Amino acid sequence: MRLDPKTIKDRLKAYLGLDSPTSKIVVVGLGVTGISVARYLAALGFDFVIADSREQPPSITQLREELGNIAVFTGAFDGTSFSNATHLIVSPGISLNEKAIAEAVRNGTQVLGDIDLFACSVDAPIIAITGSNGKSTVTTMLGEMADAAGIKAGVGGNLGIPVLDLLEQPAEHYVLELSSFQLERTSILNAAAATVLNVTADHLDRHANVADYAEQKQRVFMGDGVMVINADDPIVAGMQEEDRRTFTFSIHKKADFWITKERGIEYLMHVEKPLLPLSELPLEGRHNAANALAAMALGVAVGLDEQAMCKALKAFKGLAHRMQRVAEIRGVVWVNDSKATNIGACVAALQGNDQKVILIAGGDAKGADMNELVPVVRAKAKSVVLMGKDAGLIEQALNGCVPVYMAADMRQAVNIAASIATAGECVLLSPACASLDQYKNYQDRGDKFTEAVLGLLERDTSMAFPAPRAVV
Ligand code: UMA
Ligand code: ADP
Repeated sequence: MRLDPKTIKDRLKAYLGLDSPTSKIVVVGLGVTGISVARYLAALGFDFVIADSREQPPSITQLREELGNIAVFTGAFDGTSFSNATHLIVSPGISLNEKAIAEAVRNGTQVLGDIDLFACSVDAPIIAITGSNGKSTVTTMLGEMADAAGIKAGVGGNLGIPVLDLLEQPAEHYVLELSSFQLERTSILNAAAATVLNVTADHLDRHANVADYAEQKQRVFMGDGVMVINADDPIVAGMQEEDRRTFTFSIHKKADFWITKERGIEYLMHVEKPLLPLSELPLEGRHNAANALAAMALGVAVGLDEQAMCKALKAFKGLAHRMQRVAEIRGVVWVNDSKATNIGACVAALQGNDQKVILIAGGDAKGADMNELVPVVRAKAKSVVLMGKDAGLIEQALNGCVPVYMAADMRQAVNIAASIATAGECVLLSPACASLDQYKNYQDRGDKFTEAVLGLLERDTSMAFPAPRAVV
């Protein structure tokens, strides 16, 4: 539940040194996080200014409508005014390595994020979920599990609704998806239960290396709550701490939450107790079994009813743009996994697929090493269609291990795939890259794919496309 304003202010002062008469606060960033921070500070009576490097920050109109004439500085960040502030509350999209921010930190200014403000403002249990992949799926699963168990949960964070906006509704639990960017600027979170689902290379344009990225993810375990550990992931398994209540999960070996086969039927298990047959989990891909186990472990950690959680799992529809079956056309299955914005997600999508795959990939690789795709592409893909900024990088990494085709846009990629695929195969959009070089976001990329695939239904696929020329 949200605490009363006086208690929140006392906690902000005690834990973060935020005190309304003396603190000089700059809210850095005016996207959805920035406006939520502004709203929160204004309601508590704090003075602050806002800075955003964009000429037209996305939430400026909303700010003017809701909060009137708060000073907003646009354009390049100003090191001097940042250094004169006591606190910068920095949105996750902005790197802490920005010159003006780094300089202010050197001069003694404190950097905070919205998660710390949130942590000062509630006394209900927080379930915190991070990882390279599966965060949104597990966060949504848990929200639905809480619902089925009759618990009112506030569900948000990196998933979309900024955490401070969750304070507007009463809640008995909070289920938060947290990114490495949110965690790196958080220092007082004490989640009742937390997990790092997995760590594979991502966001290397913002983090120095995988070790640094993993270190930021590990921050989700700060405090003394229950740790939910993926025993199959060596980086995560290495985060386990002695003397902490821990649940492990695994899809390969025995763990607190695991999978076993009894008389030919696979079950999701809690130690020795069968929870439900794996076949009753209505989601594609083995990685979703891991997600279900992690969600069960987190739910059990905060005392949700197991039966209600199983009921929610059986009814879980999955999220759009994650292993979403779009159509079956002439025996070819078309799957939209546009949210696969890193290599780990693409590898999971390919590994969990029993059919021969025509993979559509490419976009912005964010500094990742595309060589990691080679073994799984060799094992699972019949051919690969590449597009986007780093198509050449992937082509180079694949080095002719399967035929590669280049496409200028999604329509062409789908047309090429349609002309190659034969019945019994799967065309999988799982780009292993961010979308922003060619699309508004991953949803836009997935929508363009779906649109192009549905367009095929209206045409005779056997006639419509000239034979593509492979580049290898
Ligand atoms: N930006 C500037 N100048 C600024 C401020 C921002 O150029 O002064 C740019 C950033 O570089 C970024 C974009 O604007 O590209 C958005 O940044 P933001 O911090 O204003 O973002 P918000 O609108 O507040 O949304 C953020 C999360 N965005 C990021 O971390 C980039 C959202 O996650 C999250 O849903 C929201 O807070 C609520 O918590 C999105 C995301 O892409 C979905 N997350 C990454 C991911 O999932 O891989 C981490
Ligand atoms: P996130 O919020 O971490 O990006 P999502 O649930 O949105 O996670 O899924 C993102 C991508 O990762 C999708 O392509 C999905 O199929 C894939 N994915 C989901 N769970 C896992 C997992 N446990 N391991 C690997 N890939 C996964």
